[in-house]
Amino acid sequence: MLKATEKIWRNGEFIAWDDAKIHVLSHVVSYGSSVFEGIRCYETASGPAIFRLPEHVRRLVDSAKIYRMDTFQFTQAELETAILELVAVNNLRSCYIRPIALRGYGAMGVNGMKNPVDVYLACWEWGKYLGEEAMAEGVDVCVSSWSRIAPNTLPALSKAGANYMNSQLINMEAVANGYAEGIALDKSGYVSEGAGENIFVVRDGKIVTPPLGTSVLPGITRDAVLTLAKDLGIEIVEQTIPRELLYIADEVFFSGTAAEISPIRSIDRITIGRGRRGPITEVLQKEFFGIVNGTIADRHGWLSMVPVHAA
Ligand code: PPE
Repeated sequence: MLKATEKIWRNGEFIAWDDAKIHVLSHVVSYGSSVFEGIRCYETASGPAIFRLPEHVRRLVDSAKIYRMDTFQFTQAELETAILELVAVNNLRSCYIRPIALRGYGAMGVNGMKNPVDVYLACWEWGKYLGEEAMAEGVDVCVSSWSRIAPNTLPALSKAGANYMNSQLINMEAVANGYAEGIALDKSGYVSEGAGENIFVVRDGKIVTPPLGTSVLPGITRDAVLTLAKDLGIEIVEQTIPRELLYIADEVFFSGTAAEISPIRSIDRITIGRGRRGPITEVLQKEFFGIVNGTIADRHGWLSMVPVHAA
């Protein structure tokens, strides 16, 4: 269960956790009009460090723009500062941060352009998304009977709340059938992504991941994996992936803020590689966790240090 922290930021002010409530007739409740982010803050020897804060805030602003919701009065820089303060005022060493912009209370009806856009920033402690053991052993997943949101229906480059109705169908079906997660195919039948993760396939030492345009979220961890693989001299390409390549892969893994880098050991009950985390997944995990935990130099400037409050 969610463990409350002290404060949530709403439209420029810190309010008590329990006061961060919305009216049932807020536009977002009927029509799904929200965009959001998920960001992790890691504990390092020099204090809490937020992973790729500017990239996450930029994606929030982009998500809002796609839905004509970028009418809130906060700039990229103000949101970044507020997020750093949020972690500081809640006195957390590590946490998950959830910025949300939503169409609030006012008019009723689909359009929503007359409703206020309210911005909230919240954070809480969140452990391993797919379980602690999964990080070394891998998870059992399936290909979903649900397709991923199709182009020109719900835009995949916007991290909108409404997209997660599709993700819920994918994940609930997978869990009901005894899997940890579901992988969705795009409208053409090519591999897209997990319900809440991007996906990578390794074969013969080369990594492939579905390109933007196959209904994937432009994952910030995905981008980190692309960068780290290149750093490590591992060949990595963005390429359309036929479903069956999953089954004959040497390794498959997920990436995401919540999921971090999580190996997959079986898909549709077909064993992937040796049925546990493979060597390329492991070396990428080592590099990723080394950087976020502050034990490997932050050579790409991915960490924003949270100021320690004097008060
Ligand atoms: N695809 C989807 C559909 C997705 O939701 C996420 C993040 C990703 C890819 C990976 O993106 P990024 O976090 O930028 O690397 N999913 C978030 C939601 C998790 C949740 O259950 O809520 C996350 O990982 O924070």
